[in-house]
Amino acid sequence: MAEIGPNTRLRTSPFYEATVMEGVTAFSPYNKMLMPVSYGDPAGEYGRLLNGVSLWDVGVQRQVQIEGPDAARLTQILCVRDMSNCFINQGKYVPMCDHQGALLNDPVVLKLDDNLFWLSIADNNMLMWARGIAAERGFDVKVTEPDVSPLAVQGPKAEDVVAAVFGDWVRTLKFFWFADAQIENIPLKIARSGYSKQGGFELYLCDGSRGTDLWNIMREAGAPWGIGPGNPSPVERIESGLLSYGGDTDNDTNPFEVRLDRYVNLDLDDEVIGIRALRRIREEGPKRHQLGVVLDDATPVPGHAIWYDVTADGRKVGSMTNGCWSPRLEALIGFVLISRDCKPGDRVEVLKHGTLMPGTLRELPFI
Ligand code: THG
Repeated sequence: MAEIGPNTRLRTSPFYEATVMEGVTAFSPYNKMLMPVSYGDPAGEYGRLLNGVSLWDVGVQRQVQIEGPDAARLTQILCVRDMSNCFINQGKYVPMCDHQGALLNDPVVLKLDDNLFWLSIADNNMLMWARGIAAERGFDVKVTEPDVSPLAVQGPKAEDVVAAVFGDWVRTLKFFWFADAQIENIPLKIARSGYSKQGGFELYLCDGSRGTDLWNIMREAGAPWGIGPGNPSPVERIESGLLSYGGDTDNDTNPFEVRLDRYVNLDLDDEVIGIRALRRIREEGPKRHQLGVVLDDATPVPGHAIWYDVTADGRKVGSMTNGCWSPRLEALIGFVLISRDCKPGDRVEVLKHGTLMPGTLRELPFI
């Protein structure tokens, strides 16, 4: 099999060596980095996330650091969610839009200090965007990519493992809040967060030379709970209704189309990028919405599928953006981005490699 050579345009994370030692079998590019996406045992990896604890190299969730006298103002201008009620040491899930209201990213925004923020981004170049906006508006800020790489510990046993390493105080952390911590002189921040609905933490490693050390510490401490390697699970996140920016969105998707309404504050100041467009879209009514589809055919297939056309009465009405076999629902399920004319309960067909697969629309999340 051909190899992809990591280079300065396709970087590795500080946990790369550890994941290779764990037997990683596949990577996917994300934020110009390699993200592990399989260790060759999908059932075991899914089972650990649902019933035990799983360790994920999510160093690709890069931080865009905004620092300086205008940091809070720039952060707000980049985000269509009200950040004025965000406390120091709190994070928030935030849509970022362009001037047309199209979604550019959906980071977790961490407020480290009144003049210091991290945007923990999905796959798009928000460093360039933030620098461009800061310069155009003449802001007094420094926008950088710090040496920070998240390691996720996810699953129902994650809290026991993280508490075993860092102490019982971690059990008191509220969702999306974070705190400074240290283990064997490795500086990090611990947040209760992560891209699953199974609970857990993210350890923001703040020294890229210590990735293998941190991985091994968590691996050893987690052994009694059967910890093992994993990655953000496409199956669990589809079942749970979590959005994948870039996976479920195209260049024109706005937050209202993909169920992010409750993270948008339309009464923010006009200077917030995209807010005027979003007010107009809200008034006119978005043209598409995101629903689930359950196919009639209940034959398990491995992996997951992307961007199939969806038709109703022979007419294209949208796309199935992501789909998979759900072990918990024992059904083939997917997300569709589809015309507002289509409603839950409607019958549609998913066009898979020339075959029309009938199914029924439903509300999200599935579970
Ligand atoms: N953690 C961190 N950075 C990230 C992600 C992460 N950057 C990229 C990507 N994931 C950003 N996208 C998401 C999507 C969903 C959530 C977090 C990041 C999430 N959503 C919850 C939900 O939808 O139920 C809770 C949101 C809320 O209500 O506040 O957790 O995972 N560091």
